[in-house]
Amino acid sequence: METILRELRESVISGRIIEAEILAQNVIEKGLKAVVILNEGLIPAMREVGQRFEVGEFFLPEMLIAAEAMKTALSIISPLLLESEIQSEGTVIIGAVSGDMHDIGKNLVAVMLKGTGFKVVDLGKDVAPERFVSAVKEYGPQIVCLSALLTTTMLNMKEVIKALEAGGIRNDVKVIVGGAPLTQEYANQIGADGYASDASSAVRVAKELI
Ligand code: B1M
Repeated sequence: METILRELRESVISGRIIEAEILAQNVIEKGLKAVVILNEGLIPAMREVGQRFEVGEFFLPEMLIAAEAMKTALSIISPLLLESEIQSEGTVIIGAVSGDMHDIGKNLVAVMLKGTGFKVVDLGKDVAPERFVSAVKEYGPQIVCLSALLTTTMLNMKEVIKALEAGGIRNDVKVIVGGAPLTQEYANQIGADGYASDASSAVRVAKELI
C-alpha cells in the first residue's frame, strides 16, 4: 500500500496528471480511506513541491503543473469525502481573499464542510471584500471562511472584516480564517471569530461557532 501511495505522491510532485488520476483511482479501489490518501499522499506531495520551489529546484511552471495533478487526484477522491447523509448544519461562504490564486486548500475545506452537512457557497479565488459582503446579503450564511496562502494576501482578510462591518452585517456571521501562513494569534489580531489550521479543524470550528 505504501508503494502505491508513494507513486501517487511522486506523480503529483512531477505533475504527471494522467498517472496521478489513474493512481488515485487505484488507491480507492484498493480500499484506502480518502483521509489517508489525503494525509499520506496528496498533502505531503504539495509540501514537497513547496520545499523544492523554496530551494530553487522548482519554478512556477513545475508548481503549476503539480497543482493541476493535485486537483485531478483530488477530484477523484472528493466524492468519498462527500458520502454523507447528515442534515444541513448551516450555510458557509468560502473564498480565497483578494490577490490570492491558491485554491487547492480552500477547495478541500469546502469539500469537507459539504461532506459534514454544510451548504457551501464557494466564491472561488481572488475574491474582493465587496463580493463577500454581497454574498452574505444574498445567501444569509452563518459562517464566512477566508483562505490565504501568502503572507502578503493574508493582510486582505482584515479588509473583508472591515467591509462586513461597513455593510452593517459583521454581527450576522462568524468569520473563520485559515491557510498556511495564518495563526490563532493573527486571527485574534484581525478580529476573526475562529482560526482553522486544516480542513478537519475548519469543520470542527464551524460546528463550535454555530
Ligand atoms: Co504558491 N506559494 N505561489 N502557487 N504555492 C506557496 C504558498 C509558498 C509557501 C511556496 C514556497 O515558497 N515554499 C509561497 C508563499 C510564500 C509566502 O507568502 N510566505 C508561494 C509563492 C511565493 C507563490 C507565488 C508568489 C510565486 C510567484 O509567482 N513567484 C505565486 C502567487 C500567486 C498568487 O496567489 N497571487 C504562487 C503561485 C502558485 C501556483 C498558481 C503555481 C500554485 C497554486 C495553484 C492553485 O492553488 N490552484 C501554487 C502552489 C501549488 C503552491 C504550494 C506549492 C502548494 C499549496 C497547496 O495547494 N498546498 C505552496 C507551498 C506549500 O503550501 N507548502 C505555495 C496543499 C493544500 C492542501 O494545503 O493550501 O495549505 P493548503 O491548505 C490547507 C491549510 O492551509 C488549510 O486547510 C487546507 C487543507 O488542509 N486552509 C484553510 C487553507 N485555506 C483555509 C481556509 C479555512 C480554513 C483552513 O477557512 C476557515
